[in-house]
Amino acid sequence: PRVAAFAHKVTREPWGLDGTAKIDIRRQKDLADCFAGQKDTDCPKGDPEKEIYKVISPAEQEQSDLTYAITIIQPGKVGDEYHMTRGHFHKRADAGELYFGLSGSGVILMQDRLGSVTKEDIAEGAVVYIPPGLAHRTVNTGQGELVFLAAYSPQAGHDYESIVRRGFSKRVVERDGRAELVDA
Ligand code: S6P
Ligand code: ZN
Repeated sequence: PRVAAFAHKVTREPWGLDGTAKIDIRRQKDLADCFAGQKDTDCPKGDPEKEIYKVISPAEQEQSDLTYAITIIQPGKVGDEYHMTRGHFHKRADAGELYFGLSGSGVILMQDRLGSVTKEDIAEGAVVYIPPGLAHRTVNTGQGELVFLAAYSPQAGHDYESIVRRGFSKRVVERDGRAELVDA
């Protein structure tokens, strides 16, 4: 075969990967353009250094047709908005993705190029398919960490710029103690 087989072990508490892994931490200050009101410097919300989520991936999988990453989103909110990932389209229009819920609970927002949003629940034991062509953002609405494994093609590519430009048209916020989807 062109690429070698691999087998890794996912460890819990803390979540991680045995062997060589890459860890990318996203803090509140890295997501300043994502949460509502964050750009308003007169009205800072909370701690800019707060970790919102991290992504753990195997060090070298670029040659394979499939790879994966584990995302751990901390519980909590910025203002009334639940912690979430930045969100992206895949650059390749034919590249979908599978998410496997490992712990916790939340929702995945999926948005098409016209700004229309649908959502799927994600929780421990859930398998969610994200079709090609939809931007996706994961939101932790639970009490504990939301952990999921994403399986995708390393050739998919990430388009973050489109999301920076127009954002998601829906937000997940707390209203009367419950998670609600509202217009952005
Ligand atoms: C990759 C997959 C996930 C995300 C991760 C972080 O295609 O969808 O591994 O990269 O959940 O989200 P984001 O939007 O910061 O890449
Ligand atoms: Zn993706």
